[in-house]
Amino acid sequence: MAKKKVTPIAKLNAKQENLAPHTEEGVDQFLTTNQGLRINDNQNSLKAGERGATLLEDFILREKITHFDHERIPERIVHARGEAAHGFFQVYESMSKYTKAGFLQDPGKQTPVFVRFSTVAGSRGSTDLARDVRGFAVKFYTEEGNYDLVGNNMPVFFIQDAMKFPDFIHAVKPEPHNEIPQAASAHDTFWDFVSIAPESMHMIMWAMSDRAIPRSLRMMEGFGVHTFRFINAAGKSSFVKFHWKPLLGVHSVAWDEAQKISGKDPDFHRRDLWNAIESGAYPEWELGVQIVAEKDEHKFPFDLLDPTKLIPEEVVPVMRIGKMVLNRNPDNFFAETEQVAFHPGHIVPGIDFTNDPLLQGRLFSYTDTQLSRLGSPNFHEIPINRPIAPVHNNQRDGHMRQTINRGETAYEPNTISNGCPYQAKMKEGGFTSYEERIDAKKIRGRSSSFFDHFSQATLFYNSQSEVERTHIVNALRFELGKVTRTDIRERMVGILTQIDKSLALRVATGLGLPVPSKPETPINHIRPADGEVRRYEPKAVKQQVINSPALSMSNTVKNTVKSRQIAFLTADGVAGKEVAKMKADLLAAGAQVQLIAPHLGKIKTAEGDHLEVDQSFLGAASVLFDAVYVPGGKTSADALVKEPAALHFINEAYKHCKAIAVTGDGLKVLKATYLETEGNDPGLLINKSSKDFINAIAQHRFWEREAIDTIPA
Ligand code: HDE
Repeated sequence: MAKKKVTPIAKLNAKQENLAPHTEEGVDQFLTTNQGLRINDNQNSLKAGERGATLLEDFILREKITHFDHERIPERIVHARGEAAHGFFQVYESMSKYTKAGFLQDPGKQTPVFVRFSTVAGSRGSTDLARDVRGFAVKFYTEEGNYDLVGNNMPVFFIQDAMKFPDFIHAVKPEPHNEIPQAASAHDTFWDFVSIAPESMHMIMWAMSDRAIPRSLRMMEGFGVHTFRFINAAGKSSFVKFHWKPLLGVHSVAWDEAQKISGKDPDFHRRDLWNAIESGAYPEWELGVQIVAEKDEHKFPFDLLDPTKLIPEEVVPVMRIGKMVLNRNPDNFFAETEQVAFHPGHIVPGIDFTNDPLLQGRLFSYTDTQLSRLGSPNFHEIPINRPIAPVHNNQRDGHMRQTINRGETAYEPNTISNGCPYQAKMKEGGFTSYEERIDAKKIRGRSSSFFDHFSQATLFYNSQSEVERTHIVNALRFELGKVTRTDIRERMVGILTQIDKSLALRVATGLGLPVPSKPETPINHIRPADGEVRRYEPKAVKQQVINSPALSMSNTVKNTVKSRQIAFLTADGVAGKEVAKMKADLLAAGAQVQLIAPHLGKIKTAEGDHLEVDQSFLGAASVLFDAVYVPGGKTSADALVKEPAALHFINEAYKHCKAIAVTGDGLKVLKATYLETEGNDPGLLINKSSKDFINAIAQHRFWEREAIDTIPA
């Protein structure tokens, strides 16, 4: 498909114009009460005498305190911690062959979007670097109404049926008796749940992989997870899976690094997204679709309705159909990021649901949760949630109603108002649900086509590089190591044997457990329902591919250093020319540079110039950077050799497999660390060109170093 270059627009898009009348700024204005009364004294309450009691009459104090008392709303029950940005989406070519959705027709049209990223388990104030799934929710403000693609950064989910969602979330959230641990799955209840829910194993592989600790929200994929439908103008339906492909590639941090970032900067991802947009390094994704003809529904060794399965890209290629660019930070976190309300049920003509039992449950949940979170059925009137398409209906009243509906009638059909507002025909954009034939008994049950719980977990594990597998093993050892009950650990080792025996063995070794010759059947822990034959026993089905390179992050895009953060370790006497050259070349390649020195303020170069320091060693940390450069300059190098924080910085960056470059006397500093300077490490560049350094940074990490790790950082 031809890729058109889309350039961000500086002027406000349709949604931003729609938000504009709701914005407020106090510049050059008087301070007022909420009634518009100008306030003369905002420092003191009204009292009976200077030392007397405060008077109940003080309506200004009362208004201020009352508003403050009610400033908080309930946080989201899941995905509480999040950050968002505005932008636009533009399709490359008309998708009319598959869908009549208006925003997917015209390559010349930009559709405003608001995108919220989130972690799932933690509270609003929890760390960004928790090992967790990331939410990736996109609201398209289309001319036909809002379309929400409420996805995650992993293409499958833990459970197959909405009925299990509250149980699953209760298991992963902090334990109910002591509210421990925050934003972590490494505890008994989570692993108890999954150890007897084999359907979760495919997603467990994803959650234990480095996908769960992204380097940046800008460097992760997004997935619609469920199979949806596209419907074209002729009424023909195809199945569709949605993907978001980041143009910067898919990259992660190391687990040790993630834990340290959580302490050094718990807002790491939020800050990274904000700064990237402020600096003009707009995050970009291509929207991908996997399309399956309706007639091919049953051609897969899994059920398209099963949300624990993906369609390997090698079986059905991902067609990249358009681009999304995030180019504006919100004006106000609460008004926009917190109050935005997503819902997979917000669809437009040309898109429809399938019977995926997880999706079906979600279609109920999202409006329902907004009622308690945002407090009223009028949450669609909150500016960020308002569509740019006009809204006319007979819904009325309720808490905080904003719209002043005019006219005598609030019902339809009517004669008094000439039948207005009236129904839209399909050709006028009226939505009709896809007419799917259903001829079945009403049952509470699950299709046997959902029972292959391990084949795709194995496919995922098979598709990982050696390093990625080791990270999965270590993640499982870490998580299960935090579980206090041995029977849960044992059950997990048993269930892992169903995915890959060597995986189970490696995890078991770390836990000091034997690998059971016959794993316990998790199903034994579910009391059968009345009349139920034991039907939940997993069964293996041969997959179409045994390896899917698209599932491995090691095969991702590695051709850019755009927006990567590079630390320059410097001190007085640094070689100014070397700093200037390296900095200019890195900036030209799109990277960002910070000068770190023993003190803030300015340092003097060997040439006698002064350079502004960005951070002192006290505030900086290697885990907040992608690469390190130590320039030459005798005095500077001598000072850094005596600076333990500088040596730790380099050791730690090395341990986390980052590119490190030194020039001139910078080598002295390197020699004072634990690093092996004589070896053949492609990520360690001694007196090499800036071009070589840039190429090394673009590789993201030199994970092979982990195998020979001798750095005690
Ligand atoms: Fe959600 N989910 N979810 N979910 N979900 C919510 O809605 C729910 C699921 C996802 O940035 C809640 O407004 C059920 C899958 C994202 O505001 C709630 C089930 C996927 C966000 C809810 C699922 C998601 C949510 C909480 C299983 C990936 C954050 C606050 C049946 C495809 C959106 C809210 C934002 C949020 C319910 C499973 C993605 C409670 C019942 C699968 C990205 O309604």
